[in-house]
Amino acid sequence: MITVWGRNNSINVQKVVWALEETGTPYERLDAGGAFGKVDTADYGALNPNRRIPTLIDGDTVIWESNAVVRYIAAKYGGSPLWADDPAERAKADMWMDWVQTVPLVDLIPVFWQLIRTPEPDRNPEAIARHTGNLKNTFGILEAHLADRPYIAGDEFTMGDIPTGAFAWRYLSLDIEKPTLPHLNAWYDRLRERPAYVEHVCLPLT
Ligand SMILES: N[C@@H](CCC(=O)N[C@@H](CS)C(=O)NCC(=O)O)C(=O)O
Repeated sequence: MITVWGRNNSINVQKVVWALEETGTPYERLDAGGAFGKVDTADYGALNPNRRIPTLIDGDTVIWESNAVVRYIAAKYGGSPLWADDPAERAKADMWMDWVQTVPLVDLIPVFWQLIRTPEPDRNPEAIARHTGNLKNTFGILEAHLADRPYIAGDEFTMGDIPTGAFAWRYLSLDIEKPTLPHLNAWYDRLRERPAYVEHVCLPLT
């Protein structure tokens, strides 16, 4: 049976659990990270030298980096359409998976930490405003992309919807100024029809 190490309020763990649920793959999730510790142990460091969560163990295979884990699950346990066989089709999902890790993430992390994990008197309003402004632009890019397709890679739900959908939940949940996002919201509503998204990703931000 697959083991996933990581606490359930981690966005990166949530992506992996969502992918496992979508593919109907049996797994156990064991708490690690944050207040649960474990990541500082020698055993964990041998599995994941970054001492971060998630880490997935599937027999002799150990994988860290959440998007790499999502790709592994989609390829091995999902298949088409979650993992498209055609490289050009697959790249439509892949590029947005990398985009979310490299473009909005740099602004979403500071806003999330400021608003959710920093006591109000200690917050930095200038930083919140600056990153919120950047997020307006970057989520505007996703909004434009979703104007003429129901899912990230086209007509069907693919692995590309998993990291982007997890980020969308966090962004939409944060009490910050946002642009009007009708297409993104319509896509978000489609994702909410998937029980695993609601159960494992759309959790209160903590
Ligand atoms: N790029 C990595 C980032 C992993 C990461 O930073 N995970 C956070 C939780 S979201 C973590 O391990 N934080 C330390 C902890 O929980 O102890 C991935 O996508 O898996």
